Amino acid sequence: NIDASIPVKCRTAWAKHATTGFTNEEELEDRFINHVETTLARSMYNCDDLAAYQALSNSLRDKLILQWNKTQQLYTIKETKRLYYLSLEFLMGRALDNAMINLNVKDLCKKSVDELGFNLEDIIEREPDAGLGNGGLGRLAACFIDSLSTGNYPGWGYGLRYNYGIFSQKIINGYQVEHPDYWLKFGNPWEIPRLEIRIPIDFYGTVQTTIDSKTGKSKKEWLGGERVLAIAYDFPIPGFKTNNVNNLRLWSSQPTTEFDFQKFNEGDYDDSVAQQQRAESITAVLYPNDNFYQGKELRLKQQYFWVAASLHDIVRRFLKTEHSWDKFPDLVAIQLNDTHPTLAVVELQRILVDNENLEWSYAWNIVTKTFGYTNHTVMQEALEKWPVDLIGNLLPRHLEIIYDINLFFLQKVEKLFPNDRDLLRRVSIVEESTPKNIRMANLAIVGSHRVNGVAELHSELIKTTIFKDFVKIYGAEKFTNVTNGVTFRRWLKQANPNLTNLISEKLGSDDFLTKPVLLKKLESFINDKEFLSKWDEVKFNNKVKLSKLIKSLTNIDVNPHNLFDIQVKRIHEYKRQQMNIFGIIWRYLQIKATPKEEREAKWLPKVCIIGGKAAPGYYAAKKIIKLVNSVGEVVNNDPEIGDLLKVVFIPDYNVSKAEIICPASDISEHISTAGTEASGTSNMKFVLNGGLIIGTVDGANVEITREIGEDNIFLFGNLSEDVEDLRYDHQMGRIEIPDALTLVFNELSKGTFGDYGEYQGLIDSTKVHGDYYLVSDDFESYLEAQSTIDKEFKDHENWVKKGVLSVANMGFFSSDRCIEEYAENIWNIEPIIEQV
Ligand code: B1H
Ligand code: IMP
Repeated sequence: NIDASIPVKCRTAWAKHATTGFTNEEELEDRFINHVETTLARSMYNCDDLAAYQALSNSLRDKLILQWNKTQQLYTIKETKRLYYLSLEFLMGRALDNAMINLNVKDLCKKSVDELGFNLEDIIEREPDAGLGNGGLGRLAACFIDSLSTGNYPGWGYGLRYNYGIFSQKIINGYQVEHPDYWLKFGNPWEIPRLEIRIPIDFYGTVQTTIDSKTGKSKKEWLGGERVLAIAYDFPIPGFKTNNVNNLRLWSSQPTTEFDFQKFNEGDYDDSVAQQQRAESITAVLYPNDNFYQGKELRLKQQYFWVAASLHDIVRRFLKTEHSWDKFPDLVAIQLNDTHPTLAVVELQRILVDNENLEWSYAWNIVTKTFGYTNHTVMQEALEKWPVDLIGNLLPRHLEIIYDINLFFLQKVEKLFPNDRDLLRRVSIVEESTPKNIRMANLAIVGSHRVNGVAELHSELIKTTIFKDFVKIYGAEKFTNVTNGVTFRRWLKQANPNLTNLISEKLGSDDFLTKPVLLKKLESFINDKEFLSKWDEVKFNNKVKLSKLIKSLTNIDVNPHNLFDIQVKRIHEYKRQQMNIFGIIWRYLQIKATPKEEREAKWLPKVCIIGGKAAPGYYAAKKIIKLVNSVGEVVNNDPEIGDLLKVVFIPDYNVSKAEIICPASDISEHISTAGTEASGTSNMKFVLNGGLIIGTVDGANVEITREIGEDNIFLFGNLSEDVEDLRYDHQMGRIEIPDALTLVFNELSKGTFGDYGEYQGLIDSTKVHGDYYLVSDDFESYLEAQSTIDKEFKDHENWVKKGVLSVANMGFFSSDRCIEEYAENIWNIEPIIEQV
């Protein structure tokens, strides 16, 4: 039932002149030059690396678009059930290298651009990162859409096309300084503007009640007060070794063309211009908070704008099938990536009840069958609670619907558990505080048929802590786990081509990139000395590459022969970079206290690398950055220390830097307070690249340990079940600072690393303010684990073996496995394979 808009007699002409993508070097070079000369209006004489990047990207884009069209037509014809992944963040990084790899044309591209006088690596470097996310949550969404395409699943992503992604971080005098990230500056060859897809989105206004003259029933209608347009931009997502190309549709806000002429003519220019600007500001910038709820009206506007546009599109596509509404959940699954898109639940109910005139409970049944909700955090400060007044003003009809959803839900709870007013108060979607709030997590749970956490420990924790009342109400079956994963195409093949080649040589193919259980075979080479030494050489070369990056960014020389200890992630007290730097200070003091002639024998030379962004308003996190830089300043310039210890802060950590950093670790640190890191995904990336980890029993570290074996990971610290008691003790004033930590605090107070006043807050939060993150409790066992690492690293062959054994057992952490689990247990969708 593909549209027949072209008359039959003309179709031969269309078929005859149909475009094809390039298939060999000749054709690619043709296309490349065509793009340079026409698309870019340049020539051989002024084609620089940037133009070459744009021309090559456009050539690949042509190929992608053709496959995109075929894929989407196939989905339409087959009327297959589709999954829509709603995420406010897609941390995509660069697209060119990934497209070449997934389309299996990288060698071909290399030869072609070489022939035309360019170096492929330099061309790749010209692409800005698409940084439309904060950290793990956004990168997870990016890995998931890669796996959806690779697994031939009909799945689209829906998000926002921010003009400014996550800020770029500069370090000035040791402090973080934020710079805007205008990533679209040179245009973006990877997006297809669909300027004809313009969806009106309303805000504010009033609710009108009318009485239907026939039925006598009252009917609600929302009359919006301010209108903006959502414009679609499509980003083709190629799968690996498949022709399947899915879509990431990002919305951009624009003013309506109905410029307020009346105001304009009355001379109220300012106001009519302000209204235009208000519209454009909606998708101007990504909120740069990780694991933190800020509660700004503009953020709520972003959420509704995105959710309303996406649902409009989803519903339109469903209506094309001409099926009745009860079929909606058989053709549509929508996944809520955290609570950020929870208004989608309310919007769909509004569409069904107000616009489509369906009966409330009939509509509600459709809604709850459609949605699934993924929780990503138990951190109180990250849970979204929107003030009732804010929602009521911006979305008056939606607030009424939320109240009705809550009423019916509470009635159900009351029936199940009569007279338990406290239970009703706890599970209510409305928090009866001043001011009153809407608890988005409660709304998401009530509006979904399945709720999942992102690692086993985390999924257990949500059932026993923040959502335990809901388990009582709905039963444990509603709550499930899907442990996170990462795409092996980007995080192994693209980031670490040499390791990928070595493994492919040994296993006879690169099939492990889509069938990661095959990695298991690596175990049989564990005594193959030549293999081990090649493995070690790959790691060394990756460390050399990182050393060069460090030199270029910080001017610090690091020795790639020494142990690289890396902690890169958003800066957050719960992730405990402060504990890392305290440990580094301790090590520095111990080295200094060792007689000079014994130092080399006693201390393993080590390069400590820390990187990550602090949310601009997060004072403590910014102080941690400053402290790392100040310690680096002292340690790196201490002539007594030399290569024994280096401390490096890598500025502006992002996806493309992660691709260089992850393959270069000997040890990486994943040391959150037990029970705080929902999963973590960089832990997986580092181990997948043959690095070992030091970590707490938290998030996915638990499952990594299970898969790779306890001997291959350095665990330390208190367990999550003990955290509550320890915190209670601390609040009661029972807090013991271990000697090693006292030593560090004293040195800081002497001013060795600059003005003590700068860091007093960091120290006091452990020493006097209840040590919420349990630094004092875990510090000694952290140092012990570090000392075990020092010993084990010296037995180098054994160390390399641990790396090989770990990689052999990392198959479970492929995001392909995650997508299979979601598809089967939550979405009920199946792969679509084109029939040849
Ligand atoms: C994660 C967030 C997050 N959890 C709010 N929660 C945000 C919350 O802008 N906001 O308001 C932004 C991000 N991010 C992370 O998700 C977890 O901390 C990681 O442990 C987890 O691996 C990742 C993916 O599941
Ligand atoms: P949508 O699903 O209507 O948003 O369409 C997405 C894309 O799928 C379109 O741009 C087409 O490439 C393809 N497609 C969807 N429906 C049809 C159809 O009826 N005929 C041909 N192509 C279609």
